[in-house]
Amino acid sequence: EQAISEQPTITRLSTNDTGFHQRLDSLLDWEGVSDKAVRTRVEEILASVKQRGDAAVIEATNRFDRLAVTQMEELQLTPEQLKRAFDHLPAEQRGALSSAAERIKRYHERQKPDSWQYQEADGTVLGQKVTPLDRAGIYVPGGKAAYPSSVLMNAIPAHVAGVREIVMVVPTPDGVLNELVLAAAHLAGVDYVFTIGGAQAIAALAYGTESVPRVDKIVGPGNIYVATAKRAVFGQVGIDMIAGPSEIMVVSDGQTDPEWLAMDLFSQAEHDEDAQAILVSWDSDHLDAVEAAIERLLPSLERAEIVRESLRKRGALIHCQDAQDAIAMINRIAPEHLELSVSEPETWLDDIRHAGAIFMGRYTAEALGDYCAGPNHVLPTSGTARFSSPLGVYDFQKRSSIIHCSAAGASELGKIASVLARGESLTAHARSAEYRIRD
Ligand code: HSO
Ligand code: ZN
Repeated sequence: EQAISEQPTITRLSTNDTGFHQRLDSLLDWEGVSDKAVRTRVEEILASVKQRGDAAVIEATNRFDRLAVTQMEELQLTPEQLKRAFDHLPAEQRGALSSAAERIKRYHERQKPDSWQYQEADGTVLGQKVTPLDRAGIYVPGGKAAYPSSVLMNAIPAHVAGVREIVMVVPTPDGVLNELVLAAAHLAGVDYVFTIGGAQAIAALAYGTESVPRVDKIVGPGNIYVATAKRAVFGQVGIDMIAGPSEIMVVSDGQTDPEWLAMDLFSQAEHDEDAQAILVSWDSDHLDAVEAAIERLLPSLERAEIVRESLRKRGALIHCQDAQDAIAMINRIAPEHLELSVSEPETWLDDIRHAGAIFMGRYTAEALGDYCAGPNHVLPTSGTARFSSPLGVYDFQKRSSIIHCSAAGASELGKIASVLARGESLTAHARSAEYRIRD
């Protein structure tokens, strides 16, 4: 008889396998689009908040978060309440949160771009002026996915950018408040907090209500309703991105402790069942050792069930041929997080084209970046590192171009513009330019 083979904890692949590329594609595939039913419900909520403001937000909040409030004031926290949450934290947490906030701030200060101008020979001045947004909205998920670290990562760049008002929304299902989230909001300089969530919170931020100030851009992760609502209001307000599940790709040269690597993979897998953890190495004995470490350590995890499911569905230990082959995999996957667990990670950097954040060397666990190294942990997922960047100060600013013509400059430009305008049959443009031509 045949033994019934149990399903392995994690998929093993080799870049040499026939059909490797299809296998990899199906592991990477993640469909983030919402179905028609979700879109319809979200559209109803958006329309009702647009029409009826606070009343609609209160109704939806009572319904979805099982509350019984009658006034919007009951869904708002004051800066004093945030400060109190911070002051009441155990000293250890207060210290850690403050150190993280300081480091994140220091890093993001470096991203501040300067406005610039230059003068041409004829005296015309051209330039670019950078201006922060007036108001930013930050969505913070409620319940178990409420991460104080994400409050810091979203709000601090906005604050550093010079945003005038930061409005945070965070649902409190059954009235449960997360004190660490409030404390983080205090540290990060959040101005308003509303305890609302879901599509109704996105609508309130996008359209404004009697109580919720309308914002210019909404950032922050959320469930499928939040993501669908953000997509729907995009255009009326800016949005950051539609984030997929967290991912980590580790490349190991075989010299890192297999238990360290197993735990690094778990650290992202524990986010949710759809999270992705991939390890690549050209040392197959090492891959065996990491697989054994996974089996050994997995049962000890608090979130073992989530991790097991994530590794089973989307995890992989991949044997590649050499470092070049590993680099090809990196650029193909464009991972959100890349750990280079190798001896000379600097020598790899030039060849890496697509990755949200690069963790260099054996000591740099992704978890350190998730909380406190300084760079942002809001990163492009699902291969979007091909064209997008970590959340940063630049996401909370916009640029205006500056043109200041001298008389001589206007005359020269007038000649060029006139010809081009007549070519487009736009004669008012042409005559407007021609007025400025000196003979
Ligand atoms: N790895 C997550 C961020 C996070 N981790 C928050 C822990 N808390 C997405 O990059
Ligand atoms: Zn994480």
